[in-house]
Amino acid sequence: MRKSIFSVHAVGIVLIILIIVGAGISCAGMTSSPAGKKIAYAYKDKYNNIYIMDEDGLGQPLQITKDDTHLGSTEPAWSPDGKKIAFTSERYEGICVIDTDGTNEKVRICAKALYASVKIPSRIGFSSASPSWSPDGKKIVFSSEFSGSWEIYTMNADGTEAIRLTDNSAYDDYPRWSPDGNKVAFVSERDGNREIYIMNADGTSQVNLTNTPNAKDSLPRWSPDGKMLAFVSDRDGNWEIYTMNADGSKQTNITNNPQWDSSPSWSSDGKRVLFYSNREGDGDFYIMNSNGSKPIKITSTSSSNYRDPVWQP
Ligand SMILES: [Ca+2]
Ligand SMILES: [Ca+2]
Ligand SMILES: [Ca+2]
Repeated sequence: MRKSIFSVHAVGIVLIILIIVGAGISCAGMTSSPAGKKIAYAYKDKYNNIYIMDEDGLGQPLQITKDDTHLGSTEPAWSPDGKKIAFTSERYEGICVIDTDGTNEKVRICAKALYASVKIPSRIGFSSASPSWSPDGKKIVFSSEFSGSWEIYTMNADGTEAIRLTDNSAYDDYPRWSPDGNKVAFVSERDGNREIYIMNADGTSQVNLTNTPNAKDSLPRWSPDGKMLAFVSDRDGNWEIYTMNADGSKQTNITNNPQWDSSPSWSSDGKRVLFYSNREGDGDFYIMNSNGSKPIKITSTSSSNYRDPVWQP
């Protein structure tokens, strides 16, 4: 079923390119694409698994996990060198790391590390999620409900030395390490609803950047230069993608579409944002300029089984 989805789409794209070239218009001028980048994402056939596709949506996607548990494998995160992907695994109740060719799946033993470093009696059924690499590739920040409350932790990329950065009974999740390595953006409900927070990478100076008591704000994503954050919010009545400066100023709705827009991911040059939307009925991936202009659909699905798209760094 999946092959046909992409092959039908490929025919359409090839026709569009032929038409554009025939009209004498430069394709490069439309998108200024960093050549050859990939997109990792989760796709649910029977179970969620991690796939990699070309950023133009052409070609056959590569399946790199083979999970057969209920929630499967989701939330892929590229290592800074683009050679590995960390992801959230239900099978292993934690964070796994895999080579991007689909070999060498390694379960990062965050569970054992947490047992050792947090010194909480072992219990069954906790989850860890939402991995994000430090820019030097040596550490991973992630969320876990290990302590009984969702908190943010860092660990070495081999799963050792987990350190808890938040400590409160409220929900803390979706951490993302800043490009300069000094900060972590994350989501917290400590003020009564979901807000984007920022803190130093050692957990100090936790600050609410969004302050919207009547709306949910989530999924912070750093621009590659570290000056801005993309995030999602329902403050305007439905889920939209916003950008703001890293100090919380200039919060701007860049999607402005009545349907569901989510999961922003910056291109490596910071000029474009990849995202998920169901604005045309089915859930598809789109690429727009980082000011929200010129959204272009890159997949053509007949389902809503695609999620968590992330651009190769
Ligand atoms: Ca918490
Ligand atoms: Ca809020
Ligand atoms: Ca929307």
